[in-house]
Parts: sequence; C-alpha cells; structure tokens
Amino acid sequence: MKHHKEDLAELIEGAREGEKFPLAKLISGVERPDSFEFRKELFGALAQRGLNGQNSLTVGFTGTPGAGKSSLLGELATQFLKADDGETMAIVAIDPSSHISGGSLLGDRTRLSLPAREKRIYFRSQPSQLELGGVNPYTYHVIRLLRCFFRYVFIETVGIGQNEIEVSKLTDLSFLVLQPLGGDQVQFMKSGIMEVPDSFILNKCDEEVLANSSYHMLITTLEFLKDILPGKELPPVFKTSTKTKQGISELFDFIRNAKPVGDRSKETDLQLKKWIKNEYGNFGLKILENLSYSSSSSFEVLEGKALEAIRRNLNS
Ligand SMILES: Nc1nc2c(ncn2[C@@H]2O[C@H](COP(=O)(O)OP(=O)(O)OP(=O)(O)O)[C@@H](O)[C@H]2O)c(=O)[nH]1
Ligand SMILES: [Mg+2]
Repeated sequence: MKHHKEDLAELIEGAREGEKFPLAKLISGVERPDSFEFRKELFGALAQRGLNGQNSLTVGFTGTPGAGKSSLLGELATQFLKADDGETMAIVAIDPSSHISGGSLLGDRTRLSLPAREKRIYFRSQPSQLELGGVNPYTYHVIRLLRCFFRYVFIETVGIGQNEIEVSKLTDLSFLVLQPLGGDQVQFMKSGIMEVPDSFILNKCDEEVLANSSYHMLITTLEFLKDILPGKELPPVFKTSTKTKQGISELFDFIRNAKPVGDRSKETDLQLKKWIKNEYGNFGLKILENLSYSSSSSFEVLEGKALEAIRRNLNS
C-alpha cells in the first residue's frame, strides 16, 4: 500500500480528531503482512507529531467464552461516557477462532448503541487467525497505533493459560474474567499457570450461591499460589455483575487509577524477537543476538536492521 506523505498526514490528522474512517484506514495499513514500509512512515510521522502513546493505558480482558467480557466492556464504556472527562477509549476485540461462541463486538455494539458520531469511543475487531494466544501477528501494531490516539486501549480476547500470558505482554493491566461454576478455577489450576494475572474479575455475581462458592475457591487457589510463589502479592479480585451493576464502578475506578508503564522498550524487544522467531525461526534469533541494538529505538528501526542482517547472512 503506497501512500503519499500528504495522504498520510491527512489520515493522521483525521484520526487525531476522532474521525473513524481515517483511523480505520491506518489500522488496515498495519494489519498486513507486508506493512513494513508503511509502518516505518506512519510511526515516524506520529513520533514527529509527539504522538508516542506513552500516556496511554492498555488494559486486557481475557477469559473463557461467555464469561461476560464484552458485557463488562460495555458497562465500562457506559461509565466512561458518563464520567465525560475529555478522555478517549478504544476497544479491540479479538474474535474467538472457535465457532462455538458467537458473542463478539457486534453484540456489544448493539448493547451499547453509541451514536454514530460519538468520538470518545472507538471499536475494532480483529480475527484471531488461530495463532496460539489469540493475539494475531498484527495485534501489536494495532495496539501501538491506537495508543497514539486514545487514553485507554482495551483488548478483549478469549482464552486462559497461554492466551492470557500472550495478551498480558501487551498490557499495562490485565484481568482474567471468570464466571461462577464454569470449572474455570479447576481449569486454571490444571493449566498450571504460575504467572498469576494482575487482577481477577468474577462476573455474574448475581448468581449468588454459585458466585460465592466460586469466589471462595478462587481465593483459596490464589492463597495457595501465594504461598508457593514467595513475594507474590494476592491480586485484587473484583466481584461484578453486568445485570445488577455490582462492582462496576469499583472496577472503573481501579482502571482509572492505574498508571501506564511508560517505557516500552522491553515490549519492543519482546515483540521483535517474537516476530523474528515466527518469520525466520532460530536462525533469525541467532542473527539478532549478534546484532547490537538499542531497544529504545522504534520497532521499525530495529526491524529494518534485523532484516538487513538476515539478508546479508542469507547472501553470504
Ligand atoms: N447473569 C448474568 N449474565 C451475564 C452477565 N454478564 C454477561 N452475561 C451474559 O453472558 C452471556 C455472554 O456475555 P458476553 O459479554 O458476550 O461474554 P464474552 O465473555 O464477551 O463472550 P465471548 O466473546 O463469546 O467469549 C450473555 O448472554 C450475557 O448476557 C452477568 O453479570 N450476569
Ligand atoms: Mg465477547
């Protein structure tokens, strides 16, 4: 996709003003396998305008199908619009790759029924393309782009275990959303995740009896994990219901008090390695190891360097 510089500048200005179409065009531009040149120009131009996304908070919502992730995001969006403090919010839903559950962003949209000209909230859905972790290869770039325009970026993904970990690599704060009696807690133990998420949400607490027993099971599990993982704090557990609105405002306040990590060089480094490994396997990783680079550079600068080194190696 070739863009003239003026077109790109126009799209960026439009997106900055909250226009949906230019933003969608920019996103489509980075959601492509051969987006390198476009990204280089785009993120360069954004940086020039001081749009680096450093003050944006990325929040992940992961959990089993039907736990209520979309409903919760709908409630949070509603609270957000009510607060009306000039902040902006983007929600990215990564569709479940299984066809078992249908609930995705569309349902959410109708539930929320935003006016078409509402500029404070932006929705986007991404196919998961069956990659382990549900996060597809372009999710990172899309999130990075959205951070430049929105104060909050929310990511909804289905899954538990590996999936939850993949998403948490892109977030400043992540929630594992559980529902009562889903067998989730057992699953949670079984999958042997030692990487406890930042925070838990036990949704559907209007189903009181089931919710209470699940809550105690979860707390017991977490206390057990805390004992075997010294130094680990007990993560917050929110009890919510999108039906009765229990716990929603607490959750909202918690998110609004969270701070973005700011320095994203670790993330850049991690995503660079992930990309190289996907494309060139261990061969690529070896070459990267021998490359001296500063991970404070932009992803595209590093990507360019790595590509060059790999080409040199292939040709020699
Ligand atoms: N009783 C009750 N039902 C809820 C609550 N929140 C959501 N639901 C229902 O649970 C079902 C699934 O909700 P969604 O918000 O689509 O769940 P999800 O986690 O986004 O689902 P997927 O995207 O398919 O993984 C819907 O029928 C909701 O109406 C709640 O707090 N209490
Ligand atoms: Mg959903």
